[in-house]
Amino acid sequence: MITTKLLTLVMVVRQQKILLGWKKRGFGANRWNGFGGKVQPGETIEEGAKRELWEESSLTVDSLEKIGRIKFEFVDEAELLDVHIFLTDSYKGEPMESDEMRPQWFDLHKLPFDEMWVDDIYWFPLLLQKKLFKGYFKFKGHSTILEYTLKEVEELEIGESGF
Ligand code: 6U4
Repeated sequence: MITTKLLTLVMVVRQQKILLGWKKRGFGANRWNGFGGKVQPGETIEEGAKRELWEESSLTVDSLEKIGRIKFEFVDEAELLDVHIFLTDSYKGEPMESDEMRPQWFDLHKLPFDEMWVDDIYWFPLLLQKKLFKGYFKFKGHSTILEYTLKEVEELEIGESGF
C-alpha cells in the first residue's frame, strides 16, 4: 500500500540571500536544503514548518508564506512525499548549527545547485519570483528524475489532500 508522508520545507530569504542548511544526517543528508521535516500528529502544516525551522536553525518566525507544494515519488518505494514549501523574510534570532543542519547564507545568484536535490533547480526560479507552484517529481534512487510536472498556480489549498 502506498502511504503519503506530509513534510515541510522552509526557505528564509532576505536581502538577496537565502539561508540553506547542510543536512548532516537522515533523509537527503549531504545536501544543502531549506529547513523542514515531518508534520506531527496534532499540529498544522504551518506549525510543523515553524517547529522544524526552530529545531534545525534556531530561528523563529511570525509568519510563513505558502509558496509551493511538490509530491515526490521514488520508484520501488511505497511512500509518497507531499512537501509543503514556505517562504519567509520575517525571522527572529541568529541561525545556529543543530545536530541535523549547518546553516549558511548564499547569494541568490550563486546557489549550490550541484550540492542540492536535483529537482531544486527546476522550481527555485518560481520560488524566488514568489510565484505559487505545484509539482510532481518521480525519482529513481535519490539523484535521477524520471519524469516531472511543474506548474504555476493561482492558489495553494494547504489543507487539501488531493492534488
Ligand atoms: P528525521 O525525523 O529527522 O529522521 P529525516 O529522515 O531526516 O527525518 P526530514 O524530517 O528532515 O527527514 O525531512 C526531509 C526534508 O527534506 C523535508 O524538509 C523535505 C525535504 N525534501 C525531501 N525530498 C526533497 C526533494 N526531492 N527536494 C527538496 N527537498 C526535499 O528540495
